Amino acid sequence: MVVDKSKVVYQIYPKSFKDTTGNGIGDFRGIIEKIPYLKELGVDMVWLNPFYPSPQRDNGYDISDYKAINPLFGDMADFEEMIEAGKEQGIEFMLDMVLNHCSIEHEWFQKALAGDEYYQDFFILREEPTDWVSKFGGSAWAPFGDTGKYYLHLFDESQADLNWRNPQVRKELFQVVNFWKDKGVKGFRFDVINLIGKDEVLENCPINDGKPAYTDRPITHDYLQMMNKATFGADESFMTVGEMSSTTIENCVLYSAPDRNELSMAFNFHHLKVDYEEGQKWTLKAFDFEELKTLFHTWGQEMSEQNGWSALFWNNHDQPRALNRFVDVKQFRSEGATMLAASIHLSRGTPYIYMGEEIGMLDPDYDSMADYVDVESLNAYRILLAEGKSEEEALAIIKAKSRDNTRIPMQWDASLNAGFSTGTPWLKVGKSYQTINVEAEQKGLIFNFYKELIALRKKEKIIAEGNYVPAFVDSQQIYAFERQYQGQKLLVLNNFYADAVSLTLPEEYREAQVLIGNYADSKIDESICLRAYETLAIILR
Ligand code: TEU
Repeated sequence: MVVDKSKVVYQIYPKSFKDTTGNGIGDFRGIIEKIPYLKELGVDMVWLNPFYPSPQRDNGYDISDYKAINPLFGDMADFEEMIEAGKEQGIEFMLDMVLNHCSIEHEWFQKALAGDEYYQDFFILREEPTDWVSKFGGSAWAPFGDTGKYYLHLFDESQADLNWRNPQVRKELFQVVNFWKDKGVKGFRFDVINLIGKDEVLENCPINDGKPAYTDRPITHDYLQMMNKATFGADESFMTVGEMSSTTIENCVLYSAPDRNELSMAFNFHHLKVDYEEGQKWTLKAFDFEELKTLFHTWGQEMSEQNGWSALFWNNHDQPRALNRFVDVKQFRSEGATMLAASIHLSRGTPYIYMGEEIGMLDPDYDSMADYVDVESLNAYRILLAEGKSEEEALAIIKAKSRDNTRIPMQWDASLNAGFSTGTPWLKVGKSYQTINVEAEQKGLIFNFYKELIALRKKEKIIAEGNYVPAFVDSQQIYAFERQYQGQKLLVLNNFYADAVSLTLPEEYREAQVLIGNYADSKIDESICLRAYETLAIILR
């Protein structure tokens, strides 16, 4: 699959984008209403998180019917109108396909539970559970009714893993992909797709909660090639991205290299674990710059040299805001937001913007556990207390790490509920909405900087097509890289701290021109001083 490298994707969490009915939940008509906003920003494609019928135990990632729409968001006619409205304004849609597991309320699981053997083979049932730990805490196995057997659930108990070894399962799932493809969508994001390939015999695995036993298994590549062939593969304009949990560069090259016919690109999460204490999410730690820089350089260079393609991002619906994690937001919110943006939008890969990032939205700063709804956060809170943390300590960790941090309503303006809904939002709005919102930011620095970055990727081939070479690798506060394309060179310098820092510019760049920067008066000189969270990109033509 050859990917159009000039495109930028915008992620919408439908539940929290714009509510037009007053029920407190965002909907398709709200998205239609905001298409002109997306057009103004300049993005090409919108990734929508799941909107299918679901008991919402995991906010829609527990699907009970793959080919229908949860009435909370609208109906099929609204959906089709949204696709049409996007088409008219040059915006395509990418849907979330959750094919590793389905809800236990799905009729396949219900039939299996009722004793239907055909459907029992849709799931991963064993007499003896392995020692694997669920990603949401506790054992990855739950009793399968009163049969004495256990079913595998790598995520919540309500999300049963599907048995991809069964050709009937693959057939059903490929039909799902084609169903939505035929509705006119132009992309898919495949949820935890590197976990679909389970071995025939499942073994205990004491390392890393059992992850090596089911992650990136070789057969996953075969399944992806089968899916590619049976669904989107023939359409060159299609854009597909796999969400890869705990993956490797080697596998991501295989998932995304064009001649492999698997996917267009891969998400990995290593750079968002640099503030985890000993790899554990539910801890508090300042980010490790050295680790971040090294990860970006290794992935950037190796993907570039081996013709792989990455999805680049700082935020999504599973992560607290990067601004809160990497930047002193009290003093330098705008500088930090624009620097983070440049550090990925000028890099090699397809940039993804998570709604609200383009206006510098922050974590909501809730005061109480009662404000959180995410199943993972609620489980983690219980586990933290059981481990002996006080309520205050546990809340502080949830505040910093909860997935609800980015799932809060989009901040459109300073009116009631941030202009998101006239009813009671399903998740409380963030505290900062009166000052941080679209209306205010459209005249501000961050939104316009994103607009410029998106436009530059379309104008300057070196940004979309150039290769990636690490630069200033020994710096303790500058993350820098070079892009090279047909004799041109682009050097991107990012100061990740509030302290100013100087560097000596390589001789050849002294003739370069400023392409973009987040301070107005940057000059190219022998010695360059980068100010707080300054980003500066200079080009040699
Ligand atoms: O997430 C996969 C995944 O492993 C995570 O990013 C996980 O949410 C993270 O470790 C939490 O700290 C995907 C979806 O993006 C997520 O929303 C779903 O809950 C999950 O799959 C299950 O479908």
